[in-house]
Amino acid sequence: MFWTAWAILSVVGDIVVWVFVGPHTPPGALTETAKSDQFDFNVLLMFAVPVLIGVWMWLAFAIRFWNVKRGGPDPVGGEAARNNKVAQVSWIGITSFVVLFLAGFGTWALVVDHGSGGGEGPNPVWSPAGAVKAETAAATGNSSWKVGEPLVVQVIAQQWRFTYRYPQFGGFESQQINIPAHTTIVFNVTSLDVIHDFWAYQLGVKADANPGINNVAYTETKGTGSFVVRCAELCGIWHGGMFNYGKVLSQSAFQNWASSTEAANAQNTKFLPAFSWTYYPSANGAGGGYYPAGNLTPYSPSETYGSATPAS
Ligand SMILES: [Cu+2]
Repeated sequence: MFWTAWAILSVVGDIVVWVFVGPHTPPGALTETAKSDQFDFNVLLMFAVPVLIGVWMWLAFAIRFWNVKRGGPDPVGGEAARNNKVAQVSWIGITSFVVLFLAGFGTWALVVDHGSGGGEGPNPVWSPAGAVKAETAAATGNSSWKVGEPLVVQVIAQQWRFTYRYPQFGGFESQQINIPAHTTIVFNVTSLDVIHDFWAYQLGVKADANPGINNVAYTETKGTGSFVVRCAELCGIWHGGMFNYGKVLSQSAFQNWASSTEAANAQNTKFLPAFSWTYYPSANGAGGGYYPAGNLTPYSPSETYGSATPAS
């Protein structure tokens, strides 16, 4: 009786949660990665709801039947768990199944296409069609973005700000991040100083920003919308203030924004170091430029070479 009621309530609870709560589970469905995160969380919820209902029902049952009245008769105890084969086998069996299934599911969900863990890191285990080609072309500094192709966005973290470089738009750098809808985005994340973490919540993207490392994270945008970027690695006193907002724009609106920003920033862009996957800030201060590749002591205070040469 108790377990029949539990089974019925669990099925009803799961259906109600899947239909009415599921579509609102964070981080939403702004990108393919966010959507698969949402699916994973909903699968966890399908397990959590029956457990929650079981706990509540057991609590209600215990209060109703095992309570003690002041001055009343002694309560009637339930069956002893010791030596109760049904209780023991089902307890061990069910908990083992739940834990092992979720461990397997979690591993699978991390590694698959658009999973949270597979397409990330300096050497991703998978990459979307065209992404590597777009990155290779972007590294030359001479590629441009066309609708339908992957967009390369470089995320540069430093204490305490994110800036974004768009190598397919002349390599301009902006404090704003806008990306086009229905497009594969290739994030290349690096840092100029300490370890930060690029966490674009509604995009379902999170990647560490390490100095000297190019950390890759892929996603594919769906509709338009806005998202927040926060630093998710304690990086100093203003860590908490290290955030900004971004937008997924329609492809034409993005094209307009990127082209006009490229033109508006051209005077500044030519003083930036050439586009590169990582940068070493000068020990000589902001005006001292950047060290050439291969310098073995990039933070030596006595170095004098390496001042930035503006591209003409
Ligand atoms: Cu930070």
